[in-house]
Amino acid sequence: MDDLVGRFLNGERRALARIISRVENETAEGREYLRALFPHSGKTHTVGITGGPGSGKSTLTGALAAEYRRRGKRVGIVAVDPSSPFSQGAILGDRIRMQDLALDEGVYVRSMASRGALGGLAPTIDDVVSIMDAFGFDYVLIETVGAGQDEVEIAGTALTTILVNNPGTGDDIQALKAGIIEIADILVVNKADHPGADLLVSQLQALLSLAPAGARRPPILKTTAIKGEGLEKLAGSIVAHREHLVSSGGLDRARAIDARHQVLAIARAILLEKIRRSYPEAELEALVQRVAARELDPHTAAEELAGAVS
Ligand SMILES: Nc1nc2c(ncn2[C@@H]2O[C@H](COP(=O)(O)OP(=O)(O)O)[C@@H](O)[C@H]2O)c(=O)[nH]1
Ligand SMILES: [Mg+2]
Repeated sequence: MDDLVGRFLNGERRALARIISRVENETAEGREYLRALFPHSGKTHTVGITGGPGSGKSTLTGALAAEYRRRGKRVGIVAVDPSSPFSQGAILGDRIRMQDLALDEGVYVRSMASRGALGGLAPTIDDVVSIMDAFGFDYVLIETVGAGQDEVEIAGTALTTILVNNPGTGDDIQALKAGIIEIADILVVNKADHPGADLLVSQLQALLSLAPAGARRPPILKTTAIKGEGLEKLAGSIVAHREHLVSSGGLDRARAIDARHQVLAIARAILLEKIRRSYPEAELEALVQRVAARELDPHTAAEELAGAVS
Protein backbone atom coordinates (compact mmCIF):
# COMPACT_ATOMS: atom_id res chain seq x y z
CA MET A 1 0.00 0.00 0.00
CA ASP A 2 2.76 2.45 0.95
CA ASP A 3 4.40 2.10 -2.43
CA LEU A 4 1.17 2.87 -4.26
CA VAL A 5 0.51 5.88 -2.02
CA GLY A 6 4.05 7.11 -2.64
CA ARG A 7 3.64 6.78 -6.39
CA PHE A 8 0.25 8.51 -6.15
CA LEU A 9 1.77 11.41 -4.25
CA ASN A 10 4.49 11.59 -6.90
CA GLY A 11 1.78 12.24 -9.46
CA GLU A 12 1.72 8.84 -11.18
CA ARG A 13 -1.54 8.48 -13.04
CA ARG A 14 -1.48 4.69 -12.94
CA ALA A 15 -1.35 4.84 -9.16
CA LEU A 16 -4.33 7.22 -9.25
CA ALA A 17 -6.30 4.82 -11.46
CA ARG A 18 -5.51 1.83 -9.25
CA ILE A 19 -6.44 3.59 -6.04
CA ILE A 20 -9.73 4.82 -7.51
CA SER A 21 -10.59 1.27 -8.58
CA ARG A 22 -9.99 0.03 -5.05
CA VAL A 23 -12.09 2.82 -3.61
CA GLU A 24 -14.89 2.12 -6.08
CA ASN A 25 -14.95 -1.53 -5.03
CA GLU A 26 -15.69 -0.35 -1.49
CA THR A 27 -13.21 -2.75 0.09
CA ALA A 28 -11.49 -2.35 3.45
CA GLU A 29 -8.29 -1.74 1.47
CA GLY A 30 -10.00 1.06 -0.43
CA ARG A 31 -10.93 2.69 2.85
CA GLU A 32 -7.29 2.51 3.98
CA TYR A 33 -6.29 4.50 0.91
CA LEU A 34 -9.03 7.02 1.61
CA ARG A 35 -7.73 7.44 5.14
CA ALA A 36 -4.13 7.81 4.03
CA LEU A 37 -4.93 10.35 1.32
CA PHE A 38 -7.64 12.40 3.02
CA PRO A 39 -5.12 14.79 4.64
CA HIS A 40 -3.89 15.68 1.14
CA SER A 41 -7.34 16.70 -0.07
CA GLY A 42 -9.29 19.92 0.37
CA LYS A 43 -7.69 22.19 -2.22
CA THR A 44 -9.59 21.31 -5.38
CA HIS A 45 -12.50 23.39 -6.58
CA THR A 46 -15.32 20.96 -7.41
CA VAL A 47 -17.79 21.90 -10.12
CA GLY A 48 -21.03 19.98 -10.64
CA ILE A 49 -22.56 20.02 -14.12
CA THR A 50 -26.15 18.90 -14.18
CA GLY A 51 -29.19 19.22 -16.43
CA GLY A 52 -31.47 17.11 -18.54
CA PRO A 53 -30.31 14.30 -20.79
CA GLY A 54 -28.98 15.64 -24.10
CA SER A 55 -28.62 19.20 -22.84
CA GLY A 56 -24.92 19.07 -23.64
CA LYS A 57 -23.41 18.37 -20.22
CA SER A 58 -20.69 16.07 -21.53
CA THR A 59 -19.80 18.43 -24.36
CA LEU A 60 -19.72 21.36 -21.96
CA THR A 61 -17.60 19.40 -19.48
CA GLY A 62 -15.08 18.64 -22.22
CA ALA A 63 -15.07 22.22 -23.45
CA LEU A 64 -14.63 23.56 -19.92
CA ALA A 65 -11.75 21.15 -19.33
CA ALA A 66 -10.13 22.41 -22.54
CA GLU A 67 -10.56 25.99 -21.32
CA TYR A 68 -8.87 25.09 -18.02
CA ARG A 69 -5.98 23.51 -19.90
CA ARG A 70 -5.53 26.78 -21.79
CA ARG A 71 -5.28 28.41 -18.37
CA GLY A 72 -2.64 25.90 -17.30
CA LYS A 73 -4.93 24.18 -14.79
CA ARG A 74 -5.09 20.44 -14.17
CA VAL A 75 -8.53 18.89 -14.36
CA GLY A 76 -10.18 15.70 -13.14
CA ILE A 77 -13.52 14.69 -14.65
CA VAL A 78 -16.02 12.34 -13.02
CA ALA A 79 -18.84 11.37 -15.37
CA VAL A 80 -21.78 9.80 -13.58
CA ASP A 81 -23.82 9.63 -16.76
CA PRO A 82 -23.97 6.08 -18.12
CA SER A 83 -24.73 7.45 -21.58
CA SER A 84 -21.76 9.78 -21.38
CA PRO A 85 -19.42 9.64 -24.34
CA PHE A 86 -16.69 9.67 -21.67
CA SER A 87 -17.99 6.33 -20.42
CA GLN A 88 -17.86 4.82 -23.87
CA GLY A 89 -14.43 6.20 -24.55
CA ALA A 90 -15.94 8.06 -27.46
CA ILE A 91 -14.95 11.49 -28.58
CA LEU A 92 -17.21 14.48 -28.11
CA GLY A 93 -18.19 17.43 -30.19
CA ASP A 94 -15.07 18.79 -31.78
CA ARG A 95 -13.23 15.53 -32.19
CA ILE A 96 -9.74 16.91 -32.34
CA ARG A 97 -10.12 18.95 -29.19
CA MET A 98 -11.44 15.98 -27.22
CA GLN A 99 -8.75 13.67 -28.56
CA ASP A 100 -6.22 16.18 -27.31
CA LEU A 101 -7.85 16.03 -23.91
CA ALA A 102 -7.73 12.24 -23.87
CA LEU A 103 -3.96 12.36 -24.46
CA ASP A 104 -3.36 15.27 -22.12
CA GLU A 105 -1.49 14.40 -18.93
CA GLY A 106 -3.23 17.31 -17.20
CA VAL A 107 -6.67 15.77 -17.62
CA TYR A 108 -7.94 12.60 -16.01
CA VAL A 109 -11.37 11.21 -16.83
CA ARG A 110 -13.21 8.62 -14.77
CA SER A 111 -16.71 7.43 -15.46
CA MET A 112 -18.86 5.84 -12.80
CA ALA A 113 -22.10 3.92 -12.89
CA SER A 114 -24.98 5.75 -11.31
CA ARG A 115 -26.89 4.06 -8.54
CA GLY A 116 -29.36 1.83 -10.32
CA ALA A 117 -31.91 2.67 -12.93
CA LEU A 118 -33.62 5.22 -10.74
CA GLY A 119 -30.74 7.62 -11.06
CA GLY A 120 -28.98 9.16 -8.12
CA LEU A 121 -25.30 9.56 -7.54
CA ALA A 122 -23.11 6.54 -7.15
CA PRO A 123 -22.47 6.10 -3.43
CA THR A 124 -18.72 6.37 -3.73
CA ILE A 125 -18.68 9.53 -5.79
CA ASP A 126 -17.58 11.66 -2.84
CA ASP A 127 -14.71 9.26 -2.26
CA VAL A 128 -13.58 9.31 -5.87
CA VAL A 129 -13.73 13.11 -5.88
CA SER A 130 -11.75 13.17 -2.66
CA ILE A 131 -9.03 10.96 -4.21
CA MET A 132 -8.83 13.23 -7.27
CA ASP A 133 -8.63 16.20 -4.92
CA ALA A 134 -5.69 14.61 -3.08
CA PHE A 135 -3.98 13.97 -6.43
CA GLY A 136 -3.76 17.73 -6.87
CA PHE A 137 -6.18 18.64 -9.65
CA ASP A 138 -7.06 22.32 -9.61
CA TYR A 139 -10.60 21.49 -10.68
CA VAL A 140 -12.73 18.37 -10.54
CA LEU A 141 -15.74 18.48 -12.86
CA ILE A 142 -18.62 16.17 -11.98
CA GLU A 143 -21.15 15.47 -14.71
CA THR A 144 -24.43 13.91 -13.62
CA VAL A 145 -27.54 13.19 -15.60
CA GLY A 146 -30.32 15.27 -14.15
CA ALA A 147 -32.85 12.75 -12.93
CA GLY A 148 -34.94 13.45 -9.88
CA GLN A 149 -32.85 14.15 -6.83
CA ASP A 150 -29.49 14.20 -8.58
CA GLU A 151 -29.39 17.95 -8.72
CA VAL A 152 -29.85 18.18 -5.00
CA GLU A 153 -27.23 15.55 -4.27
CA ILE A 154 -24.69 17.05 -6.59
CA ALA A 155 -25.17 20.39 -4.90
CA GLY A 156 -23.95 18.71 -1.73
CA THR A 157 -20.90 17.32 -3.48
CA ALA A 158 -19.77 20.28 -5.59
CA LEU A 159 -18.75 23.75 -4.48
CA THR A 160 -20.11 25.30 -7.67
CA THR A 161 -23.16 23.79 -9.34
CA ILE A 162 -23.93 24.59 -12.96
CA LEU A 163 -27.39 23.88 -14.29
CA VAL A 164 -27.48 23.38 -18.05
CA ASN A 165 -30.59 24.50 -19.94
CA ASN A 166 -31.44 24.53 -23.64
CA PRO A 167 -33.52 26.92 -25.70
CA GLY A 168 -36.81 25.78 -27.09
CA THR A 169 -37.54 22.85 -24.78
CA GLY A 170 -39.76 24.49 -22.21
CA ASP A 171 -38.86 21.74 -19.72
CA ASP A 172 -36.30 23.77 -17.94
CA ILE A 173 -38.58 26.56 -16.88
CA GLN A 174 -40.81 23.92 -15.32
CA ALA A 175 -37.88 22.28 -13.56
CA LEU A 176 -36.66 25.64 -12.34
CA LYS A 177 -40.04 26.51 -10.94
CA ALA A 178 -39.93 23.26 -9.02
CA GLY A 179 -37.08 24.65 -7.00
CA ILE A 180 -34.04 23.23 -8.72
CA ILE A 181 -32.94 26.76 -9.38
CA GLU A 182 -32.14 27.10 -5.70
CA ILE A 183 -29.23 24.75 -6.01
CA ALA A 184 -27.76 26.35 -9.15
CA ASP A 185 -24.86 28.73 -8.67
CA ILE A 186 -24.57 29.39 -12.38
CA LEU A 187 -27.24 28.94 -15.04
CA VAL A 188 -26.01 28.01 -18.49
CA VAL A 189 -28.09 28.30 -21.64
CA ASN A 190 -26.23 25.83 -23.84
CA LYS A 191 -26.89 25.31 -27.56
CA ALA A 192 -27.00 29.06 -27.90
CA ASP A 193 -26.61 28.45 -31.64
CA HIS A 194 -30.23 27.26 -31.61
CA PRO A 195 -33.12 29.73 -31.92
CA GLY A 196 -34.68 30.97 -28.71
CA ALA A 197 -31.53 31.30 -26.60
CA ASP A 198 -32.10 34.99 -25.84
CA LEU A 199 -35.75 34.32 -25.04
CA LEU A 200 -34.75 31.63 -22.55
CA VAL A 201 -32.20 34.00 -20.99
CA SER A 202 -34.88 36.63 -20.45
CA GLN A 203 -37.32 34.05 -19.07
CA LEU A 204 -34.68 32.91 -16.62
CA GLN A 205 -33.91 36.50 -15.66
CA ALA A 206 -37.59 37.07 -14.98
CA LEU A 207 -37.69 33.99 -12.78
CA LEU A 208 -34.62 35.07 -10.87
CA SER A 209 -36.05 38.51 -10.25
CA LEU A 210 -38.59 36.78 -8.00
CA ALA A 211 -35.81 35.58 -5.71
CA PRO A 212 -35.75 37.14 -2.25
CA ALA A 213 -33.86 40.41 -1.96
CA GLY A 214 -30.28 39.98 -0.86
CA ALA A 215 -30.04 36.44 -2.19
CA ARG A 216 -27.23 35.88 -4.65
CA ARG A 217 -28.65 35.76 -8.15
CA PRO A 218 -26.93 33.11 -10.23
CA PRO A 219 -25.45 34.55 -13.41
CA ILE A 220 -26.98 33.34 -16.68
CA LEU A 221 -24.46 32.53 -19.39
CA LYS A 222 -24.90 31.47 -22.99
CA THR A 223 -22.62 28.74 -24.35
CA THR A 224 -22.27 26.83 -27.58
CA ALA A 225 -20.28 24.00 -26.09
CA ILE A 226 -19.94 22.19 -29.38
CA LYS A 227 -17.92 25.11 -30.75
CA GLY A 228 -16.21 25.97 -27.49
CA GLU A 229 -18.00 29.33 -27.32
CA GLY A 230 -18.76 31.08 -24.05
CA LEU A 231 -16.34 28.94 -22.07
CA GLU A 232 -14.01 31.78 -21.12
CA LYS A 233 -16.88 33.59 -19.45
CA LEU A 234 -18.05 30.42 -17.78
CA ALA A 235 -14.59 29.73 -16.36
CA GLY A 236 -14.45 33.34 -15.15
CA SER A 237 -17.85 32.99 -13.57
CA ILE A 238 -16.72 29.89 -11.66
CA VAL A 239 -13.74 31.84 -10.31
CA ALA A 240 -16.09 34.66 -9.28
CA HIS A 241 -18.36 32.18 -7.51
CA ARG A 242 -15.44 30.72 -5.60
CA GLU A 243 -14.36 34.21 -4.57
CA HIS A 244 -17.90 34.91 -3.43
CA LEU A 245 -17.85 31.69 -1.38
CA VAL A 246 -14.56 32.66 0.24
CA SER A 247 -15.55 36.22 1.07
CA SER A 248 -19.04 35.37 2.34
CA GLY A 249 -17.93 32.47 4.54
CA GLY A 250 -19.89 30.21 2.24
CA LEU A 251 -16.89 28.03 1.52
CA ASP A 252 -16.62 26.88 5.13
CA ARG A 253 -20.37 26.45 5.28
CA ALA A 254 -20.39 24.40 2.07
CA ARG A 255 -17.56 22.23 3.42
CA ALA A 256 -19.46 21.64 6.66
CA ILE A 257 -22.63 20.71 4.77
CA ASP A 258 -20.66 18.40 2.51
CA ALA A 259 -18.95 16.77 5.48
CA ARG A 260 -22.29 16.22 7.21
CA HIS A 261 -23.78 14.78 4.03
CA GLN A 262 -20.82 12.42 3.61
CA VAL A 263 -20.67 11.25 7.20
CA LEU A 264 -24.40 10.57 7.35
CA ALA A 265 -24.39 8.80 3.98
CA ILE A 266 -21.56 6.55 5.09
CA ALA A 267 -23.20 5.87 8.45
CA ARG A 268 -26.43 4.97 6.66
CA ALA A 269 -24.56 2.55 4.40
CA ILE A 270 -22.80 0.95 7.40
CA LEU A 271 -26.09 0.49 9.26
CA LEU A 272 -27.80 -0.95 6.21
CA GLU A 273 -24.92 -3.36 5.74
CA LYS A 274 -25.23 -4.45 9.39
CA ILE A 275 -28.95 -4.98 9.00
CA ARG A 276 -28.39 -7.02 5.86
CA ARG A 277 -25.83 -9.16 7.66
CA SER A 278 -27.92 -9.83 10.75
CA TYR A 279 -31.18 -10.40 8.91
CA PRO A 280 -31.13 -13.41 6.58
CA GLU A 281 -32.31 -12.78 3.04
CA ALA A 282 -35.11 -15.37 3.34
CA GLU A 283 -36.51 -13.61 6.40
CA LEU A 284 -36.21 -10.24 4.72
CA GLU A 285 -38.11 -11.56 1.71
CA ALA A 286 -40.83 -12.97 3.98
CA LEU A 287 -41.12 -9.63 5.77
CA VAL A 288 -41.32 -7.73 2.49
CA GLN A 289 -43.97 -10.11 1.20
CA ARG A 290 -46.12 -9.39 4.24
CA VAL A 291 -45.90 -5.67 3.46
CA ALA A 292 -46.72 -6.30 -0.20
CA ALA A 293 -49.74 -8.35 0.91
CA ARG A 294 -50.73 -5.48 3.18
CA GLU A 295 -50.57 -7.63 6.31
CA LEU A 296 -47.92 -5.36 7.77
CA ASP A 297 -47.20 -1.67 7.27
CA PRO A 298 -43.74 -0.66 6.00
CA HIS A 299 -42.88 1.38 9.12
CA THR A 300 -43.41 -1.55 11.47
CA ALA A 301 -41.45 -3.79 9.10
CA ALA A 302 -38.55 -1.33 8.92
CA GLU A 303 -38.50 -0.97 12.70
CA GLU A 304 -38.28 -4.72 13.02
CA LEU A 305 -35.31 -4.73 10.64
CA ALA A 306 -33.58 -1.89 12.44
CA GLY A 307 -34.27 -3.65 15.74
CA ALA A 308 -32.14 -6.55 14.54
CA VAL A 309 -28.98 -4.49 15.07
CA SER A 310 -29.81 -2.30 18.00
N1 LIG B 1 -26.10 22.61 -31.68
C1 LIG B 1 -25.48 22.30 -30.55
N2 LIG B 1 -25.42 21.01 -30.17
C2 LIG B 1 -24.79 20.74 -29.02
C3 LIG B 1 -24.19 21.73 -28.21
N3 LIG B 1 -23.66 21.12 -27.12
C4 LIG B 1 -23.91 19.80 -27.25
N4 LIG B 1 -24.57 19.55 -28.40
C5 LIG B 1 -25.03 18.26 -28.93
O1 LIG B 1 -26.08 17.77 -28.11
C6 LIG B 1 -26.03 16.34 -28.05
C7 LIG B 1 -25.99 15.89 -26.60
O2 LIG B 1 -24.76 16.32 -26.03
P1 LIG B 1 -24.16 15.64 -24.73
O3 LIG B 1 -22.97 16.45 -24.36
O4 LIG B 1 -23.93 14.18 -24.92
O5 LIG B 1 -25.35 15.88 -23.71
P2 LIG B 1 -25.59 15.27 -22.24
O6 LIG B 1 -26.49 14.11 -22.37
O7 LIG B 1 -26.24 16.38 -21.49
O8 LIG B 1 -24.25 14.91 -21.67
C8 LIG B 1 -24.79 15.92 -28.83
O9 LIG B 1 -25.19 15.55 -30.13
C9 LIG B 1 -23.96 17.19 -28.87
O10 LIG B 1 -23.10 17.26 -29.98
C10 LIG B 1 -24.27 23.09 -28.65
O11 LIG B 1 -23.78 24.02 -28.02
N5 LIG B 1 -24.92 23.30 -29.81
MG1 LIG C 1 -23.48 13.20 -20.85
